[in-house]
Amino acid sequence: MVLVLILIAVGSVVFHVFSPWWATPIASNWGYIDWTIDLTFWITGIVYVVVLLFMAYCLWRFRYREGKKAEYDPENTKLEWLLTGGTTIGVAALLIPGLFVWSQYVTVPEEAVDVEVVGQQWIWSFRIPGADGILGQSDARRIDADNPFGLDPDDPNGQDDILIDAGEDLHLPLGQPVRMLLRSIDVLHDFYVPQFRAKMDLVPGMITYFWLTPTRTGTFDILCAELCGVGHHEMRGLVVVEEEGAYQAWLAEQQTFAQTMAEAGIKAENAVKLAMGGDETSASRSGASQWNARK
Ligand SMILES: [Cu+2]
Repeated sequence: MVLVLILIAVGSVVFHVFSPWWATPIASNWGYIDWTIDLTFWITGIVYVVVLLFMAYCLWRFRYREGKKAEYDPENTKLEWLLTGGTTIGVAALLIPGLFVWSQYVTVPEEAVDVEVVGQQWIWSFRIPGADGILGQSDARRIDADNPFGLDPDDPNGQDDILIDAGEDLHLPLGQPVRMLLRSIDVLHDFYVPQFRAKMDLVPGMITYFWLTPTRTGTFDILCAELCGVGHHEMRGLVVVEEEGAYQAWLAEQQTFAQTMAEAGIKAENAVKLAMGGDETSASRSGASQWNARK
């Protein structure tokens, strides 16, 4: 048994060192998050090895011997202080760095630009403010086939918003801080790009956010990290980090909200002519309370 415990301790360390499962190379400014995870590994790893070796030592040192009797020691103030103090320092060391990193994670720098991430079962879509830098107001109640983002057609800020439909890749310019505004239109999702070391829940009815600066070019997977239904595993996307020039060229090819609504309007007109129906958009426009993507 002593040998088994020692082998488990040594084996775990050796497996960790030679494991093929290391983090992907980082692609954002969040080296702090890696640092915090490393610290957690060191603290929990050392405690794990020490506890195993201590158990092995006790098994051997206090093994059965003829005539030996165990000592009864229910109150040992010194030992209790030592264990309580040690545990307190260990737990504090695990938690405190995370609080510092978190405060930076949600403190968005002035120069950050907004990008909206919209999650729904089981697709990602994105919205980028146009030249005005402001995202127009949105409301889940306005969502329909022609307006999948639920934008307010009367809000001037929304007209130039660039819509990246489901299935298309999100592009981000290298070195530009971005504030990711996360919006879900059905259930809980979680936006996660492993190379960015950044993730956050999308919560229906509210807008959550964090920020990051992409630090190298490349194409990275977007995963949903919240079990969000039977299609959860298919909820994937791609984010392309590229140089400013390539980014601007891509941006110029994208459609604005005004353009998509104009197209939908032509389609609707044709449909009305065919069916002699009423105005199908007026009901969805009226009375809906609004919440703003900008805080
Ligand atoms: Cu999801």
